[in-house]
Amino acid sequence: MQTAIPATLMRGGTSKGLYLLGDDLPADTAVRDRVLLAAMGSPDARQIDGVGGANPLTSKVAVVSRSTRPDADVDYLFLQVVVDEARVDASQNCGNILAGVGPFAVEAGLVPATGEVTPVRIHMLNTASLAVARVRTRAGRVVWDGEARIDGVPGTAAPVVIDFLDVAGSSCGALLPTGNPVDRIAGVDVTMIDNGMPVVLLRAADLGKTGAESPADLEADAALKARVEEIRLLCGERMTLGDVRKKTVPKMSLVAPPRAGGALSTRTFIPHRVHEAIGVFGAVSVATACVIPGTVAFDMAGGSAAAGARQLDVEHPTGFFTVEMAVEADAGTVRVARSALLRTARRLMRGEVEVPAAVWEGRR
Ligand code: NQM
Repeated sequence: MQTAIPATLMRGGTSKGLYLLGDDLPADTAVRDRVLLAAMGSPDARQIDGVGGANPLTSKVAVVSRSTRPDADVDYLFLQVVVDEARVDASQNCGNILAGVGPFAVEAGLVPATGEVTPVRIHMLNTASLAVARVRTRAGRVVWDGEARIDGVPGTAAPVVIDFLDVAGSSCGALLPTGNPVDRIAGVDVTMIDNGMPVVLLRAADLGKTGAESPADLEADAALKARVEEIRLLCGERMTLGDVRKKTVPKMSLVAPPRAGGALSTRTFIPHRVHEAIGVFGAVSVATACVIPGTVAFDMAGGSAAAGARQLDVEHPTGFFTVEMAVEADAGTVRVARSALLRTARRLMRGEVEVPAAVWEGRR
């Protein structure tokens, strides 16, 4: 016997995952996690017995519910289903999967479509912060096709413009969790920052790299991976995240001078595989480091802490990630009051995902 659970498979930005309604899942977290592992096919490097795509970027889940907050329409819980371990991680948010939450919520009837653009206010449960996604709609339905292009995704689709207001320190309690723009950890200068995602920035050159290597080349370098992980574990403690051996944060971003006209170049460990692009909140955190004097990124990115509307193009292995920011400077302290970015999303399939009844017998 199998249990069928209503589910939608969507691309959100440069990631892909299952979108589920909270009411369709078991209330008990441990049972829920077993259901998601079975649905995605984890643990297994190929996720052959599930719908996961055998990569962290395609082994993601969004659980969406009507919001409990008066200033939000829906609650979004992001869950990273670890590919080759029986583990579901709620310790990080995901801005790429977030891009699909607005369209999913409208199509699920959680948010009524209003004219040509429907704003969906999303309470991101992982970080207790808010995003507003502007979803293109027509005649009460989501419009999927359009002219927006994002690097890392072929073709074009309808734009989903997302605004963030209150993501600084969302996991670590402060934008700069150690209070410093730069710290020396295990003999290397690092910037620990959290503007929506805990990220450690390191100069690629300090690790003997140019920053132009392909993700596959970086993943094949066992000595580099061990060094990055050594630094990550130390930074995790310093960033108030505790023992991060079993957590997917902080992300480790190797930064280098720009090569293609952007602000700087990045290669990001997420944290053990290397991202083919860069995460959304990962990019927001890196872009924020670029405007704060003293960080390892500041000089590399042109050395400007100018206040006002700023646009930063973060280079990554498959192109650029553009972050728009409202930068405020007050008595030497730089603050990013708002950030915005463009994503696209597409529903790929809807139906039911089936898990063995031995894992969960369903709602009875
Ligand atoms: O940083 C990958 C992704 C992400 C997360 C990761 C993300 C974000 O590309 O907001 O989008 O860093 O684990 O989906």
